[in-house]
Amino acid sequence: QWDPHMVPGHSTIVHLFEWRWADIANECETFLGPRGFGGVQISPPTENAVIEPRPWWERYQPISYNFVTRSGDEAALADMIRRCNAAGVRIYPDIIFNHMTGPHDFAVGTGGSTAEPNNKDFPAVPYSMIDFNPTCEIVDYNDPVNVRNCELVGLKDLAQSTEYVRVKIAEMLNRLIDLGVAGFRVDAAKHMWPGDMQAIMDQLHDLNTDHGFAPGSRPFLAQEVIDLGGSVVGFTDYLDLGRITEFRFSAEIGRAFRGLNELRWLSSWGEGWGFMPSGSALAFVDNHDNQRGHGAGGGDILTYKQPKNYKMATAFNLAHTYGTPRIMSSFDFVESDQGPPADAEGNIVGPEFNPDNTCTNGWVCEHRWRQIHNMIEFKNVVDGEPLTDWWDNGSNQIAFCRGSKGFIAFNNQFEVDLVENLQTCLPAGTYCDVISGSKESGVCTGKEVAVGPDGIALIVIGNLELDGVLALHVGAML
Ligand code: LM2
Ligand code: CA
Repeated sequence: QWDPHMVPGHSTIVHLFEWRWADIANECETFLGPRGFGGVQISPPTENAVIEPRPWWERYQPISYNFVTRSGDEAALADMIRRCNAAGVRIYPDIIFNHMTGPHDFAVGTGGSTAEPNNKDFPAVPYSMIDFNPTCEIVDYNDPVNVRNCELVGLKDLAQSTEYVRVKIAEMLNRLIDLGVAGFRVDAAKHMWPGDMQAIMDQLHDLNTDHGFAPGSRPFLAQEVIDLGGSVVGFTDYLDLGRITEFRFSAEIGRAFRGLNELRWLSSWGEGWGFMPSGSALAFVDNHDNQRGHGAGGGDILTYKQPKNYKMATAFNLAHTYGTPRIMSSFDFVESDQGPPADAEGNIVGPEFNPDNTCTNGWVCEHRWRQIHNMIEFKNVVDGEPLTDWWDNGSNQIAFCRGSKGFIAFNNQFEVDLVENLQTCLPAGTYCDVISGSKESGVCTGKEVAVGPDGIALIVIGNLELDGVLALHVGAML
């Protein structure tokens, strides 16, 4: 299902990677809801195997379907979902049902459940040997049977072809639907047969009307299918089920804003680049895997570690009409396996906030960067407007309008300023650039731009400025 069921006037999913449920509830009420964020992708809520020294990826090793993790227990989860919905922010849990844990003889979960993974014995579900595919390794990404029925990095592969497994998965998803989630990010969808996934989805409840969903609403799906083109098992198999991660978007936007591909080519961004149809796509600059070299895209991916380029790429994603955007909110890391900020006992230590909205305690909180959350507002203001009046300098300076509601310009030209009289498509007046500042109590803390009666304005983005983008919208008219 393709509709994320967001509240009108809200848009965009933010992945609050490894956040605690209690912190997400506060974030919905104090920041995300008031600023028009559409929803949160949350880390997996299902109990996972405890793996020392607590890498982030232990959460991709489920041990039971009890909702108890380092993010919190079921009561905290339920409270968070209720409070976020009340704040106008939807919740999409990351769900792992391709597999259970990896090859351990004995495992203990974050909720105290135990399992013997090598015997494929998970009594807390319960699953036993007969619920899994025979052990084999994924070695050939051009063989659909091998990709779907063998083990991804040794993770015990569930047989979703059996009715019992389908029922156990559907029961778990229905418990989340009943708690008020709006849909799911489906981990490792590429490693499951589309027909098996359909059979599971057919057993799901409609979304819970007590949380403001229209009667008959079906759960949103963001299926994780890594497809950079050229492989036999790809996104086309999953188009009938719901939205799909467009990994070529992530790789190509990284190349463009790293200066490895001229920005003028972005004039045909989207289907024109061979991406999947806009209505099928989840569009992102980076995700929790490829920001640290896992998954796909390699060294072209932009992350918070290249802030100027990253903010430009994110602004482009949020200004463009293609796909449903998801932005990443990270914890700072040095090692790719490193887990979230935690105390000596392994309890996650949540973020606190500076006066300028940024986060402390090792949390990067890209979604709280002014240049990024102001672009969420931009996206909400220009909602439904077409992309018009593309301009470029034949190289790395570009600009475009969103109808008569918004205008954005980018300068990625090496050692050259952008100084141009450009058509902004906006009504005459003075506007606040929401990248270099914000409109606060009627005053602009950044650049002011004067738009003439013909819609033309002098746009300046110096190459040494902190940000290589300038954005105007009718909500920030002075
Ligand atoms: C995903 N999408 O399909 C997730 O986005 C990705 O983060 C998950 O991998 C993967 N699928 C499985 O859910 C991560 C991480 C792996 C890690 C697994 C399982 O990228 O490195 O594998 O989670 O925790 C780890 C070890 C690996 C080991 C495996 C099993 O890195 O060496 O393989 O556990 O013990 C023997
Ligand atoms: Ca599988």
